[in-house]
Amino acid sequence: MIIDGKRLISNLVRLRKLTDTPGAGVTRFSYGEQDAKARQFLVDRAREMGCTVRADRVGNLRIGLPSNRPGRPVILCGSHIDTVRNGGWLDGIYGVCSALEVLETLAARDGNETAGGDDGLLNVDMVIFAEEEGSNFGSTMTGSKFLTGKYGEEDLDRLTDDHGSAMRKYLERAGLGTEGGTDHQFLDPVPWDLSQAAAMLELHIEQGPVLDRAGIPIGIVDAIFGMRVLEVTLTGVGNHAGATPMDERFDAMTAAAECILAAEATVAADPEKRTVVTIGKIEALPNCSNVIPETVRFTMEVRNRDKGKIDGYTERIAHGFRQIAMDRGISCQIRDHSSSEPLPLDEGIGEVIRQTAERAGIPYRVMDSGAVHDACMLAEAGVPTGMIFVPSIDGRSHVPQEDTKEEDLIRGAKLLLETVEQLRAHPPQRR
Ligand code: HGY
Ligand code: MN
Ligand code: MN
Repeated sequence: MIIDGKRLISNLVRLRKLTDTPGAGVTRFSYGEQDAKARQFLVDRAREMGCTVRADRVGNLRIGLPSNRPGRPVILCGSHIDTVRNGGWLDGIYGVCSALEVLETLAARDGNETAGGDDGLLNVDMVIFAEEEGSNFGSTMTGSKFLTGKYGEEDLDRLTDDHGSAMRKYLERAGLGTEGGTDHQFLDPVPWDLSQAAAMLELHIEQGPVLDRAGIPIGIVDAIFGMRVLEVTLTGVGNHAGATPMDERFDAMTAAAECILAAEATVAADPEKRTVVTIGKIEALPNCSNVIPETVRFTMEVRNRDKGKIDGYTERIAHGFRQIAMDRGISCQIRDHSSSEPLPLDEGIGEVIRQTAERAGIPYRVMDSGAVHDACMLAEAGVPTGMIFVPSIDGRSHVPQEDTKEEDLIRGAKLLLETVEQLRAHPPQRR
């Protein structure tokens, strides 16, 4: 039995139709209405297969193969289903639907071949991570940070949305706040006991230009970039836009503009050209065209494969912001908002993916990932972790134009299945 490519694509298309904003991509934030629809669709299909379905305290879902045996080590494979605002139709959910395909194919095979006998193979669980994008609370990989114990109960109150509403409220509203308060039967505590997790595999679109430009259909990820996110608040003097002479202004917006260009220039000096800086979110108060803004708040995130570079550039940029603000008579508050360490992925798992691709005659490139993924939280928790990429057309992602050729989507899912089978039969050694 092999992956049913048509079924994979049809699931992806149905989920897109179920939860997209026509003409404006997909906006499916965790704990929201669209998220609930997508979850229900996936849970219903898993239940039809006879899988076990469990949710944990923050809404991570764990879906077990019907032939799983209690106490046996398990291979985790999955991704996230939440998106950025007006995002693409494949980010995250492609890895989830491919993992569902793996379960569907293995369930059919196990059902036929073992007929209840014990084949000694490892268990397989599909995982759907909650709040990977951080679209609600600004912190990426939130679900997997709770799952691995990086975040704890106090973070349910610390993590808030733009209006100050805490993550705990979101969970209650989504029926995840109380024991058993969800139709996924039982709420498991976080962190998960990962002692039996033999491996974690995440299949994902590349979200960058490397594979598409090189015409290579598969990426094997050897490391995931780390990131640091600062929240910067510049406060000047609000005033009338017409009556205030230019040389009497303490304008938070022009100070922000100088800071943002300075951040870009600082990173442009990176000789390796691997450091990236993004100011993606900005708000001006009171945000009226005829008022000189008193306050401008923005996020600034720096990413690289090397922690020293991340910290070096972040500190240098922050120092520059303070200098610019001082020269302009503006006050500057800078808060470390969230971060994740750069991480190498497991060489042994990477080798299994490589050999599996070679056996299938699939060209591949070993590469790192500028995008962060829940896989890095599992890797950091000591689970041998691997990632497979498929190309993103024109390298676009986090936008409605995000797309990947169907044959690339199906090839990636096939490689995921074959890698899972290899690992089931030849369990990797935990370091
Ligand atoms: O931001 C990221 O890299 C991921 O898409 N959450
Ligand atoms: Mn993603
Ligand atoms: Mn993403």
